Amino acid sequence: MKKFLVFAFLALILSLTLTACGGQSNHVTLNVTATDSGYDSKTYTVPAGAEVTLNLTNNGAVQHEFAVLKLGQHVTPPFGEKDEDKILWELDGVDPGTTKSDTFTAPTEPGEYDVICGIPGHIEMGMIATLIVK
Ligand SMILES: [Cu+2]
Repeated sequence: MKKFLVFAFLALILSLTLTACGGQSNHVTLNVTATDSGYDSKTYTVPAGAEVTLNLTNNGAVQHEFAVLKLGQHVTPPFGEKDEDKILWELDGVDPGTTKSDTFTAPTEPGEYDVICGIPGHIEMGMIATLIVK
């Protein structure tokens, strides 16, 4: 009888744990295609605080990246050393003809976050977008 109670108790704990995780699992996938002239959209929207898996496909001829800037930060091209601290999160080094994936946690603060490609000359080619967090 005692063993059964211990088992029931453990089962209860386990189910509560799973429920807690399930309630929090706010996971979205963001598919982005980059070319040498920009991203496939000017805006991308994710829920605040969500786990975001970014799949970045590079259909261009040179490497690209997807860097999310901190809220209120902007880059005046050319991107350089002065701008490194403005980056909140980035997926970089995506080779031409490949897709690279990584996961980040979206900011909990809603707003419009700049997305840029920090490779010199690429913002100028149009590699700038907005990540809308809401
Ligand atoms: Cu680029």
